[in-house]
This record gives sequence, structure tokens and C-alpha cells, in this order.
Amino acid sequence: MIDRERILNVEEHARQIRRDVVEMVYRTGDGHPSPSFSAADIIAALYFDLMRIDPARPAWEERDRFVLSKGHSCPALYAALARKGYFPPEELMTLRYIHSRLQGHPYAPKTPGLDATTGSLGNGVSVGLGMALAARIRKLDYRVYAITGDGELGEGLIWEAAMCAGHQKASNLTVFVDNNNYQSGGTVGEISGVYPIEEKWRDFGWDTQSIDGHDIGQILEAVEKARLVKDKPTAIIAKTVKGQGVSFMIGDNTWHKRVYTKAEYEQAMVELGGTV
Ligand SMILES: Cc1ncc(C[n+]2csc(CCOP(=O)(O)OP(=O)(O)O)c2C)c(N)n1
Repeated sequence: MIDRERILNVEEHARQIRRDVVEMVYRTGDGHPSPSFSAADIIAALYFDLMRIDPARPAWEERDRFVLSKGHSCPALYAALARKGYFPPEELMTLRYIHSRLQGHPYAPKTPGLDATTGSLGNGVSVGLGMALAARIRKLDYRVYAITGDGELGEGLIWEAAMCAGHQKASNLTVFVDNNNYQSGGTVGEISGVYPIEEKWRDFGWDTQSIDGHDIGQILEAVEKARLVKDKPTAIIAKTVKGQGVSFMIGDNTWHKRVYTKAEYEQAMVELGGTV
């Protein structure tokens, strides 16, 4: 049973992340809002509760690692990094500007606190597995977390990495599937035929769990369970909603990449408990 205080703390951070994303996309005129929102609760739980990290030491060898394989959701990750203290929150308003440290897709050498360069879909599970196996070789006990999209599961490289991770019993690797049932061009059900998702990971030798990806208690509990699995990596299939948190973004996949009008910005901020 997860302590109520922990849940409330992460929930407040998740709301702040969503408000930051709305503000960033509105002010800079670019970005992917609804893919950020479906992953926001998982990112908040990792950065504000679960991961062993220290913003004062971004290169600390024993830190846990995070790989945002669906890199286009980086506005949510940048918000988490800023609020965690890796760089000033004001810098969020430079999202996607030329020479900004916050590029349109995560570029690790540029952004303080970022562990992996991503954005070309399909790479993140391989990158995470490499980090996880490096920990074993170097006798370090850090853990690696990754988030992949469900449309992204159509990339073959995901399954090469899944097969190898299962074979290597990389139990320090945990992958969340952000199962919002959409990709950019429609639903994953109609386009990529990815279902059933959980069985596929299990067949590649992973421990699997299915959770509500917006229920902070379930996210925290799932990761705590994953830490106890000693001979397999864990895949957490997180049922999510693209745009979760703002009513008019839900069910409208044009918010995959779209900018708020002034009226939409104001309504979104009000719904997220912010001020305009
Ligand atoms: C290799 C590659 N192909 C295409 C794209 C363009 N692209 C960006 S987001 C996206 C859809 C991703 O869908 P999903 O993984 O389900 O993530 P969602 O945004 O729905 O959460 C695509 C095809 C890309 N970034 N990389």
C-alpha cells in the first residue's frame, strides 16, 4: 500500500508538468502537447519519487537512468528536469529555439540531467538495455527506466532489444509502454496491429504488469514490484489517455502536435489549476 502523502506529492508535480507544457507550447508556438500529457504521470512519479538522482550531480555514476524513447514527449521531461532543479524553469520558454538547450527532441549533450538522445522512434529500449548491462559489468546498482509509445512498438528494433534483455535477464531495466492507443496518424489498433501488447513482452522473457498509467499509486506500486524481480526485465503496460488532464485535448489526435490559441491556453490552464 502506497503512502497517501507520496501520491499527493507526485500528483501535484504532474499537474505542474502539464501546466509547464501548456505554457511552453503556447509561448514558443511549437511542440507535442498530448503525447506529453499521456506520459506526464509516469515521468512525475519517476523524477519526484522513484529515481535515485541528484540534480547537483547530473553525471553521478550511481544515479538511476531515464530514457524517453518516445522523444517527442520531451516537453514533459524538460518540465520535470527544470522543476527538479537541473536548470531554471524560465529556460522552458526556449523550447525548440535555435541554440536552445531544449531541442525539439532530446539531445543529451545539450540538456542538463538528460541521460539519452532520442526522437528517432524505436531506439530507447536498446539504449536503456545498454545502460542496464553496463551497470552489471561495472558492478553498479543503478536502475534504468524507459518509456516507449505503443505506436513505437511497430519499430523492429524494440523487439530485438526486448529479446536480448530477456535473454540477458536484465532485471535492472524497466520499460513503460505508454498505451494511449494513438500514434500520429490514427489509432495503433488500425495502423500497426500491435495488440496484444503484454503477451508479446512476456514471450520475450519479461515480467509484465498492466496498470492505469494515470493512477500514481499504481505507478509507484508497479515499480516497487519490478524492483523485486531478480531474473527478468519488467514491462509495465500503462493504459493512458492522450491529452489526459485537459478536456478538449482528449479524443482529438490533432493535439499530437498543435499549438493553443489564447482561448484554448486559458481554458487548459484553468482546468489544470493554474492562473492565466
Ligand atoms: C523513426 C521515426 N519514424 C517516425 C517518426 C515520426 N513520429 C513522431 S511521433 C510518431 C507517432 C508515435 O506514436 P506513439 O509511439 O504511439 O506515441 P504517442 O505520441 O501516440 O504517445 C511518429 C510516427 C519518428 N519520430 N521516428
